[in-house]
Amino acid sequence: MATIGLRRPLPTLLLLLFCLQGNVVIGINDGLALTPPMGWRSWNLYEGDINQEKMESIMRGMVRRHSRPDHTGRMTTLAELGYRDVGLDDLWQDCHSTEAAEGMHYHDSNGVPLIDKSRFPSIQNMTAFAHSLNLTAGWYANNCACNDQCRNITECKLQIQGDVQALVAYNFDGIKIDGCGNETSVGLAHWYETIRRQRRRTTKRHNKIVIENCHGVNPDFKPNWTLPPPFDCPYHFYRTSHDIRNTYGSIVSNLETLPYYHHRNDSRPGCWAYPDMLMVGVDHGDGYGLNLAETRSHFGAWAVVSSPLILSHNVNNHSVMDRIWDLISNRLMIHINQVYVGDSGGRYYQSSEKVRFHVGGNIWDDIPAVQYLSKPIGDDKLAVFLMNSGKTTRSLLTDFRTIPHSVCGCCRIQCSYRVYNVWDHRSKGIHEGSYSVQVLPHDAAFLLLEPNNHGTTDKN
Ligand SMILES: *[C@@H]1O[C@H](CO)[C@@H](O)[C@H](O)[C@H]1NC(C)=O
Ligand SMILES: *[C@@H]1O[C@H](CO)[C@@H](O)[C@H](O)[C@H]1NC(C)=O
Ligand SMILES: *[C@@H]1O[C@H](CO)[C@@H](O)[C@H](O)[C@H]1NC(C)=O
Ligand SMILES: *[C@@H]1O[C@H](CO)[C@@H](O)[C@H](O)[C@H]1NC(C)=O
Ligand SMILES: *[C@@H]1O[C@H](CO)[C@@H](O)[C@H](O)[C@H]1NC(C)=O
Ligand SMILES: *[C@@H]1O[C@H](CO)[C@@H](O)[C@H](O)[C@H]1NC(C)=O
Ligand SMILES: CC(=O)N[C@H]1CO[C@H](CO)[C@@H](O)[C@@H]1O
Repeated sequence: MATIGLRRPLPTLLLLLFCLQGNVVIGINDGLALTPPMGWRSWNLYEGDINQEKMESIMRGMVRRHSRPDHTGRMTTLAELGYRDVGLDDLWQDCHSTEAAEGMHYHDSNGVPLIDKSRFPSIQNMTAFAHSLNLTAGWYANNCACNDQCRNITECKLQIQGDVQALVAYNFDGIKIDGCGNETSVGLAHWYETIRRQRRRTTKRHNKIVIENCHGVNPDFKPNWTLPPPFDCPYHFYRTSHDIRNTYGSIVSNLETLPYYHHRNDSRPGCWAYPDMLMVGVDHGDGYGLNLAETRSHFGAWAVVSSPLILSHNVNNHSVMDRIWDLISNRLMIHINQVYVGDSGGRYYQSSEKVRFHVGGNIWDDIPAVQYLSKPIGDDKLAVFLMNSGKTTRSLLTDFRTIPHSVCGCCRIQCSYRVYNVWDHRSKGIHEGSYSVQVLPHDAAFLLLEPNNHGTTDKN
């Protein structure tokens, strides 16, 4: 979680300021997160109602075979599909602990973070359990929900030191650094340096830490707000948006933050732009939530822009799993998400017509009624995603020449692609010049285009 805030990117001037202050940091470049991270995280499903038992139960669910095969006929598990990191989000702390040092809310006077032992009797056992299942375990810092405090730089650094020592001592494999606590005033470069120093000191097996930068959502923390490259990237993925909610409006609003980073080529191996966790299959039984068209639009859009794919539904609820299984086990979609050939994928067309959506609180956002996203996936193949955010069914047409990295130059007379439907893996035949498809409201067409080198026209 994180506080709701503006999601407009940091003005260049502030970035420049940051740069001129000499805070030049080295990119992580440690071989981690070379593909968008995949896994599960606790916030969307449980919010603060989380404990060790629930976490371990989710871990069991990640390695359980689903009752139906995937589209290739294989019986498989979420972990085998690549969803391997299980992250604990906010509210593991003993909030406002009596042991907390003066001026702090859940750290003692040595900066050691205080865990709510009634809910997490043994954090080490939890990570050991994850590792025994060949999963990784993620942690969470710079808390929002119990209003983390530190009064000056020295105290904030003491806390960060304590957080990082605990992170390594407890054998976590990753950490989400949120943007609400006052540790934010010290900044991500310091976090990174502290983690690196701590890692050097330890010979433990699990001493490589994947860092999620969740500073990106609170404008109060400029210039320590998400620090996009080219200034380097002292983290592996970074939140670009405010917190996701379980509505289509929130999904398309968060997605709207991606083009800025994509245009700058700022989402890449080891440093991925991330519009937050997936709401796929999250169902609190309150009548809110996404219908099936909205659910696949959400998952498909995250896949085609190379966002980390972090599930957050109840993996132990069979009816939920069954409903979304074909989507989350779609290996072609996962491949499109994970493969990288120099371009993380992004938007290449948007209609001037907009649709207004309620995003949450008093935030409304105007979203293109129609937008097209694409990503090159190698061998001149393209993944193409045609979204209809309007209220009526539309016929969406894409001209092959307008798609970035298309083999169709401006003047080639003949240009044809074999078109596949990514949702159901069916071929739609060979098409020349363009492709058009009917798309229901809030739904999307997900296509894979393969150049048709032989020039045949067995259109069907
Ligand atoms: C943690 O695991 C160890 C070894 O399996 C066990 O002895 C201990 O009781 C566990 N602690 C808790 C609090 O569950
Ligand atoms: C553990 O996971 C890795 C993927 O990270 C996989 O390559 C390996 O085969 C898995 N090991 C077992 C025993 O399943
Ligand atoms: C930080 O704040 C605490 C409490 O006010 C104070 O005791 C300490 O001297 C301060 N440290 C610095 C370096 O200002
Ligand atoms: C947060 O920490 C900074 C120093 O890092 C300090 O200047 C500021 O007063 C602190 N804010 C609060 C609310 O404690
Ligand atoms: C599973 O989720 C469905 C909603 O999709 C809900 O109605 C049902 O109560 C859940 N079952 C359990 C055991 O939580
Ligand atoms: C984008 O960045 C990647 C990775 O650094 C690089 O391979 C690629 O050439 C860049 N693309 C452009 C258009 O600069
Ligand atoms: C690491 C980092 O980002 N630190 C900066 C946070 O913002 C303050 C105020 O501008 C800078 O002084 C820090 O260097």
